[in-house]
Amino acid sequence: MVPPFIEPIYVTRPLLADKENIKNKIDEIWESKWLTNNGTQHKELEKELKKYLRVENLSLFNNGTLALLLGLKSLELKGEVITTPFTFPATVQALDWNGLTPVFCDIDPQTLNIDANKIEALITKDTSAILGVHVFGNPCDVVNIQKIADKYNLKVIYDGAHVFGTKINGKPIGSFGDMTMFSFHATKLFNTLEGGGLTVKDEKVNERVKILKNFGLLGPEEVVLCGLNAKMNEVQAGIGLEVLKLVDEERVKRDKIKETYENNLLNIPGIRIITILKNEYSSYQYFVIEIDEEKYGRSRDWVHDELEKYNVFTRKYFYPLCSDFEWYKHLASAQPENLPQAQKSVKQVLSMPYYGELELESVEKICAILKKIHSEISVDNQYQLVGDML
Ligand code: T4K
Repeated sequence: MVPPFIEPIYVTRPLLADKENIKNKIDEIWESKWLTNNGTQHKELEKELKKYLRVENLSLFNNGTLALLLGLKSLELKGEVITTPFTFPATVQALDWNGLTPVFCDIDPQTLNIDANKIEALITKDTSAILGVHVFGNPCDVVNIQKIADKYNLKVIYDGAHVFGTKINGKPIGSFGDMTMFSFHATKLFNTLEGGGLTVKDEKVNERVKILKNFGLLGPEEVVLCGLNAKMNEVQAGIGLEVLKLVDEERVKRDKIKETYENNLLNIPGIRIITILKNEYSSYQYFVIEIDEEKYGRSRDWVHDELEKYNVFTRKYFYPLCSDFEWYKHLASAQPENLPQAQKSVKQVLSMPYYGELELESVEKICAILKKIHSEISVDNQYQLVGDML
């Protein structure tokens, strides 16, 4: 018998900086009487993040969604954008707010990212860009996506909400495509409470992004673009500077947790680990598994509900598929028969509790529950088999 956890175990907990350091930071900001609009903390964080992410251009935002929304706006795209249905709503909502139509492309069964082999067939005269999402920290097939984009003269945008600090063959993830958005939400590896960043390849586009996030103002008396207020404030930036100091240590802690999950889930039939990358290749953002009902004996939904009885709150990211949203159901690309892999994966994927403070014994216990569920079912099935034979 595995007893339930006394305290709830959530899918994640924010990486929190030392309270004294935060108090000092707030004092510093108060003394300066400069609370937002590109203040000292903002400038400092921008500089530090450029170094950390190894990118030339970076703009900070009050959240990742607005970073993506205004990034898309800065590219002056029209018509259709090929994207994935298996993502957080923010990805496609950013398209919608730009008057762009998503064209949903099926996903790769291994990485759960947009399947680069299926993009070309979806290109029409109205296609202006490809919007990939590095889901759960697994990078998209950036090489083939770029080849297709070059062939058809399309822009490439990445939603990198889950890939803070990841590299591909030693190259920083923010260096691929025309731009990459990062989310600094409380639930992300690096957080500024709410926040986001946008890395942009082209210097001119980067200038436009900076204008767009500040009401389209070029100067105090000159409005040149239809922008928004999407600036990061000084408290967010100041907290970000403190949290950034902890990120490398957090990655090490999460690596141990990942290893513990991997060792304990190894021989459970029907469970596949989706987030396999390690070290600089991994963002250590999520630890995600896939449950094959036939082999494991129970469905993902059943496991999710059963774990709640033990006070463990996993999440079914990203259920439902974006293509199943009411307002996209009429699109040809949203039809379930065109997205067989996404329709399958969305019923199998489960994000497990994953954050540096999570104790290794807790991870072992969660895995023991998963083992117990499977073994009970195997025994049930054997009884059933004997019953059927009698
Ligand atoms: N693109 C992708 C691919 C994304 O995943 C996201 C965001 C975006 C774009 C948009 O980026 P932002 O605009 O958010 O910067 C959470 C986050 O709110 C969201 O940022 C994230 N993706 C998404 C995957 O997860 P929820 O609705 O699951 O959050 P919530 O409040 O249920 O939190 C999850 C768990 O985290 C809670 O059960 C407990 C814990 N938690 C949460 C918060 C907010 C805490 O312990 N403390 C906290 O302060 O969306």
